[in-house]
Amino acid sequence: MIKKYITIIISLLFCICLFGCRDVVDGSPATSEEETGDDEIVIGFSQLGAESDWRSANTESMKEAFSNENGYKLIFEDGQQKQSNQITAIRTFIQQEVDYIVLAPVTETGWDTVLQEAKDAGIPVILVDRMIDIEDESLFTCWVGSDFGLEGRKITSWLERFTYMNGIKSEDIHIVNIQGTLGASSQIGRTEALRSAVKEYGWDLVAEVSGDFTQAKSREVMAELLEKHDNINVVYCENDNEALGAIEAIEAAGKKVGSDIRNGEIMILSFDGVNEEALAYLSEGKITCIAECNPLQGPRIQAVIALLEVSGNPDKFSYVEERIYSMYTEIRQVTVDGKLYEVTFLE
Ligand code: GZL
Ligand code: ZN
Repeated sequence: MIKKYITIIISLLFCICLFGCRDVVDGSPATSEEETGDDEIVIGFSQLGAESDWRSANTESMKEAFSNENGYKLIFEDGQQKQSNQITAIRTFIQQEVDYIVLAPVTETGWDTVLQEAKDAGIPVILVDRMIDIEDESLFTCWVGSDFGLEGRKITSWLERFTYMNGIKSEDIHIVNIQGTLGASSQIGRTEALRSAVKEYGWDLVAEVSGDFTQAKSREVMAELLEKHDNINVVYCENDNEALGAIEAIEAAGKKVGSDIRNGEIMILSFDGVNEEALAYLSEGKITCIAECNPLQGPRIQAVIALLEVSGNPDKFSYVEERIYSMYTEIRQVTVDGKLYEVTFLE
């Protein structure tokens, strides 16, 4: 008889251990009330992938903000750059009856149906980083991210100042755009900014090819561009990982990167300012200018949720502040849409 009791106690202990200390950040199904503790705020976060240093920093910032210590339970799902995975994750969050859904959308279109399901379930959706293109904007509560068009206009204004100060004729700028993931608002905004600058200043836009925000893909497309075109003297990389890939390909082709385009160097312009190697390249002058894209949005999203918790009303759209980095000290500021932006020089 005693033996039987001991077995029951051991298996009970085993169950408590199995379920009681499960770490839900891996996205395993959430649980009923008693396991979450009734005062924890449960967040379902659909992150788009892990394609870049920017993305890893963004994920880190969200995990830090929504830690257990801060009173949250974060259910994290990595979409591996596929919208279908993100839609599945959102449907799982709805079944788990999370308190909030945070979505970092891989591309802009195709969200209407699943966000309607979240709305029907009464779960607020907060967008972070990239934007979505939907009919009914009531399907998301608010968006926190970057003004990608402004980032692009900062870089193109910088390049225009550079050509002016160095007496370089517009038609002698032969620029290629290594674009990000096609359809991502960061790609759309940055590409749009370059296209309008090319039209406005008369630069020669040699080619636009997607590097998908990754180093490997960008190395490949840059090598192909160098095969096809012998006059490229500026490369506009839509994130730092692409800049690293482009630099590898340019140096493998026996060419030099730098700002001295009059003497055959190829100028690298980039976005993010997160990747350590890219920042080192900036201080060495191998990358000439980087428009910062701030990944640390965790605290901003946390503040939005805190406001919603007390039925406050966060701004529908809020942009994070961002700088422009360079080592070319002759250009100390750029003017974009009539506003001055100081250039930050890395020491
Ligand atoms: C920008 C973000 C972009 C980064 C890339 O907010 O969407 O996606 O610039 C990342 O590094 O891959
Ligand atoms: Zn050509």
